[in-house]
Amino acid sequence: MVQRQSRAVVAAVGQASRAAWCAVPLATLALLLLAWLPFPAAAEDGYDLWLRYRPLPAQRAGELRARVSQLVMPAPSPTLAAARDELLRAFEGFLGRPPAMVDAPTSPGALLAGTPASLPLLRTLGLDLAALGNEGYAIRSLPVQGRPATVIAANTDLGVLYGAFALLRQVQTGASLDGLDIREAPRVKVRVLNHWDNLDRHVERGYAGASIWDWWKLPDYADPRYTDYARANASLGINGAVLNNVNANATILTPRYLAKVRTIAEVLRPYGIRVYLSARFSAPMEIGGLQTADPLDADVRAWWRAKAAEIYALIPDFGGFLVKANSEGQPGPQDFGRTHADGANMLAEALAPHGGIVMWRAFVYSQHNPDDRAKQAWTEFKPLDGKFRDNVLVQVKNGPIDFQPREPFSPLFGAMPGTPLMMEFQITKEYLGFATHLAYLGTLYEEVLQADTHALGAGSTVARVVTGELHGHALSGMAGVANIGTDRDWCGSIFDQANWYVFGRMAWNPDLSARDIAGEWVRMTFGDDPAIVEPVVGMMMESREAVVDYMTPLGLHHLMGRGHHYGPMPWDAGGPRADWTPVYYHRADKDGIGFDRSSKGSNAVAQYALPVARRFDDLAQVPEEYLLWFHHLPWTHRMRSGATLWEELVRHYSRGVATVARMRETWAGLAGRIDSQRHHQAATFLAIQQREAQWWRDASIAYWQSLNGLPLPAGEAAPAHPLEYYQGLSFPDAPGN
Ligand code: GCW
Repeated sequence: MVQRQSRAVVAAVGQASRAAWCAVPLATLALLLLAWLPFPAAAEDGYDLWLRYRPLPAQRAGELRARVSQLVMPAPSPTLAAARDELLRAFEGFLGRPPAMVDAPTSPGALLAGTPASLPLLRTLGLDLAALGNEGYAIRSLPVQGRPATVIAANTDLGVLYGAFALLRQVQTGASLDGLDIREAPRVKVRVLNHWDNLDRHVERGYAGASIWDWWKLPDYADPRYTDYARANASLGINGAVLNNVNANATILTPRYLAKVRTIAEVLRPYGIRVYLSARFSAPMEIGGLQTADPLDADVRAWWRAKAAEIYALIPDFGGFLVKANSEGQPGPQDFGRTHADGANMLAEALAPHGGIVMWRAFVYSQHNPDDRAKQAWTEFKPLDGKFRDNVLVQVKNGPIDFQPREPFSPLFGAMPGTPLMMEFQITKEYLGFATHLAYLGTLYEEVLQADTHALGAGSTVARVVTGELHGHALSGMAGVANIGTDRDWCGSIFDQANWYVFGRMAWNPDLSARDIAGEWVRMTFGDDPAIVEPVVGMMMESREAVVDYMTPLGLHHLMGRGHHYGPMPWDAGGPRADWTPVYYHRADKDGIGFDRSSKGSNAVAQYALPVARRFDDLAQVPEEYLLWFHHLPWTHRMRSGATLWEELVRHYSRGVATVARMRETWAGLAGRIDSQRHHQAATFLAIQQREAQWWRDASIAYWQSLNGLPLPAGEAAPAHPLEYYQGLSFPDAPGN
């Protein structure tokens, strides 16, 4: 961390001067001095994420110094201490030295931060904190004891921490600290990362190295990374972390591992982050010695109650369990003839006395069910609406299949008014090019959250289902499958940091705009030079559509390589399960392409509220971006543009490749404005992306042509290789599988 180095240097200079500094050789002093000077273009490895706190240009530094000359902030709790440390660290970074710590403002430009309890002076200011709840904050510019000041106030220490990060974001994004009047409270209650981290540190669908949880060295040693992880999450308002993979290993629930979990929980606690665990449904048999895991069996219930009590004795603020059951080979209540509600309620009952919750996944489908996979979660869960205990959230993936580059929203949203439904987004890019393709997911999240379910008439957006506002649920949640690993830059690429960032911001407020958040992130990550911000935000905003174009245009889906999910494999008809093969999803032959989910086909459309169902069912109304998701059509089908489906498909592939080429050029033009290390990484990855976008286009077109025998539209280049070439490629080393 450059930041840390300069702090160390300051400390070293301080010590040297207290000792006989004249005895320090001149060369050493010169070196120390050199290291202290800020070099704006110095290489950065991305470790600092968006919390870089680099020195401000002189004029802005002067303005800021006048606004924040003193800090009035008693910190009687670990959370307040964390907030104060962050403010001191940041202002020292921005200004070269931290503000003076004082007990009460003695000059203009004090920053006061606290709760009415930690800083009684706040009680005299007439602030109305009632609506802020337990996590909200207010930031105000106002006179305190007759002098202009800035106040961060909240009802809780955690609210103060969130307010501190919000104030820093103002500075980092170049906003003025004059006339501030900000009041914020999160609209979603449970804002969690789901780590798909195994106990051997392999991360399922992870493209950023190994798991950051170093189980071997725990519980004695807590890697300092855990603290930086907590800071980054708290800066976004993320308040929970599920530490282990949903494809769970029961060992995590043994005393040996719970001691390790406790150490992590202790590091995360001051930052308002609760720890959760993925629970393996058959744990009572695997580690409890029982003969069954039947959720209605008295011994099984007692085992889970005792397990919950054991966990809470170690971790009093433990969040609860996440469960993947009866899905992709995981055990579940159906193994014992019981329903998902029976299973979830048993765990909920065990957690309820301690204030814990169950996040029960609706990602359930079976190869033994002949019905359209896209329909199965709704079919399974809709009848269970209202049957879950009130500390259960049903966690629903954004689309009905599986985190594809584009899916329509899951029909479960809006269909279960009696059950709080939690959103599950994937932050890691399993299906969008891993860490080496630039795909900003803000636009994907926004598209889903702003989709209108029409559950209670127009305006019943998915966002309002997820916040609980639509159906009046107090409990609400949003989960993001983390993209975090041991890579120095945490996420496998600098641009993937933006996906962690945007997930957190949208979990706080699902109505924030993807573009605004991209702007924030770019300013915090690369600085607020408009010559950087504008083009980079532009790249980010078109990046996900480019991926859709070169991978799965016009509603196609699930065309990737088997197992590792790397690269195109639309011809694949093999493997263990038909519902894992691309041919199951595209249904292409010499006459046409697409999955008929209309009323004439699988009738998946009927799972949506009537106005939505009608729109998706009707060829004249269905958005073309979902065309082949809902309809099987002849290659010659006329698109709204007048072109045939085949022509338009090819155009989309080419457009995707062209967009990547343009992104790459834009980025190349920023050389010299962005530090060399991060610039070089993104430039290299964009080159990979361009090559792989071309591969996706060419392999896909070669395959479709082998079926339809159609010529390419005029002006379109032929694939670089024959189909057999693409079919012969293999990738035994692809990561994350
Ligand atoms: O997307 C699929 C992934 C699996 C994952 C599963 C799930 C954790 O390919 O790796 O398993 O979804 O979400 O449960």
